[in-house]
Amino acid sequence: MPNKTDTIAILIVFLTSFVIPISMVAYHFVVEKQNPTVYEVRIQEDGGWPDAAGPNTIEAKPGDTLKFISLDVTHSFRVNITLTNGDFLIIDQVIYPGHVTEVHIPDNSQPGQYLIRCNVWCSHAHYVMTGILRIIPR
Ligand SMILES: [Cu+2]
Repeated sequence: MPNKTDTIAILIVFLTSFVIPISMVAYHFVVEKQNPTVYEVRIQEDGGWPDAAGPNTIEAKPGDTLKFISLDVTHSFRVNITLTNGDFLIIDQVIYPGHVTEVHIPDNSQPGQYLIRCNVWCSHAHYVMTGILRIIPR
């Protein structure tokens, strides 16, 4: 009959061998597969914001997580969102070259069209680096 130490050792082996790896794979398929797209951002003359849902337009639903990566210099994703309770929320997330940045769209976002700005000086065309975030109802 196994003693207490054996039971703990067996439990640790079981957790590290099966439960944790299976949880990580399940997390990947359930959570990350919901929105696998990584939007590529460039300075304005090379394309600016992605044309995912029209010119310089990105579409999202409340609760979505958007992923961005810069292909050149540091940018930021800045947008003012209206919430369903009437409040405003400023999202300003820096997007670094070669690094995936996640932006969470709140569950209580009001559907509509919002102006995306870049809030980091990225090129001489920084001031026209605008796009549209279209939030559609879930
Ligand atoms: Cu900029």
